[in-house]
Amino acid sequence: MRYSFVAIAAGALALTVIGGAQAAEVEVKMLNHGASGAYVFEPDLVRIQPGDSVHFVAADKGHDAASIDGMMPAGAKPFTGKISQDITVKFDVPGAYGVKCQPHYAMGMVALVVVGTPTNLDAAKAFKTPGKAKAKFADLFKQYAASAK
Ligand SMILES: [Cu+2]
Repeated sequence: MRYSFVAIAAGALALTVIGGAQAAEVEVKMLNHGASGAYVFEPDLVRIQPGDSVHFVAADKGHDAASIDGMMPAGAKPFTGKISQDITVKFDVPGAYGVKCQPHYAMGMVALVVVGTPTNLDAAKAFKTPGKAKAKFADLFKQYAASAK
């Protein structure tokens, strides 16, 4: 009895490991008001693996999600969502990706998606962003550095 239980447990563990290797999808809400203030992506720092996706959810109207030229790795495809609509983006190329809500970019409605081990971290950090996006990204890169340890 004991041995068969161990075998079943080992089998379940193997399934869990296989399941973990499958592509994941992370939900990010676009909100008028979030825990960290007005006009936010929530969460605004996402760490995923190559092949995973982010589903940007139009929880509130008037927002979109778009990539930022200069804040994505070489070879990655830019994306632009439509206002007030969900968009799902699959990230295949490892790197740091800046994401903006186009109407609220300068108001700091941005997010940082880090895929695998980023090779463009310094370039993404150095990229100049407008208004409140600058401080927001500085904070997000700091949070990422702390979480990456
Ligand atoms: Cu917005």
